[in-house]
Amino acid sequence: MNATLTTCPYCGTGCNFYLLSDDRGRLSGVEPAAKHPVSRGQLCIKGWNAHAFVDHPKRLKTPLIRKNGKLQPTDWQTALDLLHDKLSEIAAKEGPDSLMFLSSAKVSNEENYLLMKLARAGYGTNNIDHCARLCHSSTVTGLVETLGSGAMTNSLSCFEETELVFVIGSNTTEQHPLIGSRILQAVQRGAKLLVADSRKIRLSRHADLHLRHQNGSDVALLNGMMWQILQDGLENRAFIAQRTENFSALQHSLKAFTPDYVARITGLQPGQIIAAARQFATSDRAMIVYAMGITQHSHGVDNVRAISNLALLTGNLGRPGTGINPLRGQNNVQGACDMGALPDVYSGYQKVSDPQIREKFSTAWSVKLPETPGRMSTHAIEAAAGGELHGMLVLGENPVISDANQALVRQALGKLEFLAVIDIFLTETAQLADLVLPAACYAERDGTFTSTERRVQRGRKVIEPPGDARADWQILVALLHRCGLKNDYTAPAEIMHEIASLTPSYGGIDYSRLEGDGLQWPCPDPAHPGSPILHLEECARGKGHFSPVDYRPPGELPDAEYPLLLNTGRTAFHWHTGSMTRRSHLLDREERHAFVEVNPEDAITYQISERQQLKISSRRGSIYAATRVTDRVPSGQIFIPFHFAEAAANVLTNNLLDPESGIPEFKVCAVRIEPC
Ligand SMILES: Nc1nc2c(c(=O)[nH]1)N[C@H]1C(S)=C(S)[C@@H](COP(=O)(O)OP(=O)(O)OC[C@H]3O[C@@H](n4cnc5c(=O)[nH]c(N)nc54)[C@H](O)[C@@H]3O)O[C@H]1N2
Ligand SMILES: Nc1nc2c(c(=O)[nH]1)N[C@H]1C(S)=C(S)[C@@H](COP(=O)(O)OP(=O)(O)OC[C@H]3O[C@@H](n4cnc5c(=O)[nH]c(N)nc54)[C@H](O)[C@@H]3O)O[C@H]1N2
Ligand code: SF4
Ligand SMILES: [Mo]
Repeated sequence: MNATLTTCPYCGTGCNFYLLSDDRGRLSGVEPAAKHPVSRGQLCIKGWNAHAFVDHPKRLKTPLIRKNGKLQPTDWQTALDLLHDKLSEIAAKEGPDSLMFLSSAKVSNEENYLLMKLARAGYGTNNIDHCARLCHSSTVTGLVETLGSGAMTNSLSCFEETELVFVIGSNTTEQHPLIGSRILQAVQRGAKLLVADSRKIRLSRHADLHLRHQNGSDVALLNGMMWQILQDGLENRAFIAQRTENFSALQHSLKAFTPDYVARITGLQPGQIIAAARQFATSDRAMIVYAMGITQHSHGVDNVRAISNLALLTGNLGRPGTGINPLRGQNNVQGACDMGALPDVYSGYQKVSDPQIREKFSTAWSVKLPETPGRMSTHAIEAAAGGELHGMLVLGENPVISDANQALVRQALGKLEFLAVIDIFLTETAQLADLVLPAACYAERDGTFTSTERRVQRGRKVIEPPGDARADWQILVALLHRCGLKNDYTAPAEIMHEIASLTPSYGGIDYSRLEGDGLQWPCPDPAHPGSPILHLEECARGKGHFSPVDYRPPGELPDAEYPLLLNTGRTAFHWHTGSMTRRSHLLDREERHAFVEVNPEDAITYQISERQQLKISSRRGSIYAATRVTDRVPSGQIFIPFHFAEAAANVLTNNLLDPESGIPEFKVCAVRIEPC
């Protein structure tokens, strides 16, 4: 039996564990890593089962090419030639910007870097993006504006030093279980816990105060808390004076947000808003923790600005036990952003529109680079539906199930002249492709992954990939070769040398330094120890900028025709589109069927019983799922996880986008239900 230390392939917490393999080269299980600073000998249920999907019989084993309407096996040479020829042909005929590249938060930093290089230097377009668009794009836009960096400001170890944790729009115990347990440990130690979430999540049972405000009303809630803090004189005047700018604009903008006004918008009692404000502002060290309940709105960036304003107003930044802590979702979504799998930046958030930066990359890669920022993934779907986009390469994403408004996504992908997908399974998106390439999974290749606390860690190859499947980086190197670009990398560590040479925040990252606990960026040079906390003496942009925001309601609220609010999200056992967890037998056994949470009062109104099939409809489509009658959801709201393709929540969701970040309004749309 061999035990190899590696990074968990699921969430951004960044746990490490040992993958156990036998001498025949097969995985047999997972063992926790006692000494690891994040997981500390523990794992959640997905971590314990992370080996289970790897040898599933449905793993893709050969390239597939569409012939006579059917996907049929082919060899790598034919597949790679076709992929390159088609992308080049479309770029020549329709222009490079008629191509779109989707990268992946499931693949390594090195692979994200290679795909962004390929899109820009190989095919001449900045049209590259990935699932951060659906996730924390609002965070990146909002926090870059207010602080100068979109990353989590503090570290997970800070939960040991904090006096108060304010969890707003994060179901932490289910979605980041090992962070959830740190929060619970903080509570046991005596820290206060505030939870703002319309659902009764597990953390709310342990909260000093649970604010069940209306989905989409966070700006009002946060502005109301800040109004009260100013009213009581509890703002941190020294911090505001020394470290921030634009305070008077903030003061002015809060005038209307009295407790009574905010109570009317949020559905809370005025006293709850006052209590939340006082508890938060009287704690010397408070951590704000947030996730998709904040970002996935047509005003997601405004929500993030409001959070940033609250932290700056109370001086909760740049010290242990404080900070603005957006929990990154996928195991490498932080890394995919860091590597520039985004339409407007190269690696390290260096802007493509900056001539000096462009020159630097152009010189390093020996090729002229496109100047205008590319399309966001959500805009690309709209462009494809409108016939403006002709070719797409999807690496490790499943937009048919994960993007908002499935009918639009299917229409968009159907219109493409050429769609290629690189995945480990034949996903719903791959089933529509003209070409499918089989990838190695996390256990079958080396690479680095960057966790939510900016910790860059090793993923290690344990076994060989199945059949003819290849590591993503090898597939991308073959395409770089066909584009005439540097392609003599023999291992991911060599790709990291190139990344470090071009990316200031990763300047000191080298495989030789990642053997222990990894390194937290910024790590600018080989002697730098890494940075557990950002914005220490000053913010990345200099002064922390107050960005006042006004309340805007969600785009589609319940009405007479569609009287209920649909909230979508996740469960503890399944991962997104289910491609991996629904192929892990223990996880599948725990949660096999799609379900919809309905409040007991609504169950009476609609005469629905437990487990009854419901037809759920929005303006965009209908699905069927079994009822769970539960007071987890408030009356007037239903909740559906988006894991189940046969009852896909995204058939219903609204593709209305935040105008700045391009994120869809996944957390609010109007639906109706009918028993059947
Ligand atoms: N088991 C599991 N873990 C996961 C994932 C998974 O698929 N499965 N996915 C990973 C990824 S990529 C991500 S991004 C994270 C997501 O992690 P989370 O954001 O924690 O998960 P969600 O279920 O999307 O939503 C969190 C909470 O937001 C609340 N909410 C909805 N609307 C609002 C609102 O308007 N305001 C407020 N304050 N709250 C609201 C919901 O009721 C829900 O409880 O999880 C990661 N971890
Ligand atoms: N309604 C609703 N929709 C949502 C959300 C929501 O809260 N509500 N949340 C959104 C969020 S936050 C996110 S992050 C997105 C996630 O959306 P996606 O990223 O599209 O979802 P995943 O299922 O994680 O897709 C990852 C794909 O990568 C494949 N894969 C795994 N490992 C590898 C590998 O090593 N190489 C390759 N090539 N492929 C691999 C998997 O099989 C899977 O098909 O969903 C979004 N959609
Ligand atoms: S908390 Fe996240 S990283 Fe840790 S074991 Fe669970 S899924 Fe993996
Ligand atoms: Mo996410």
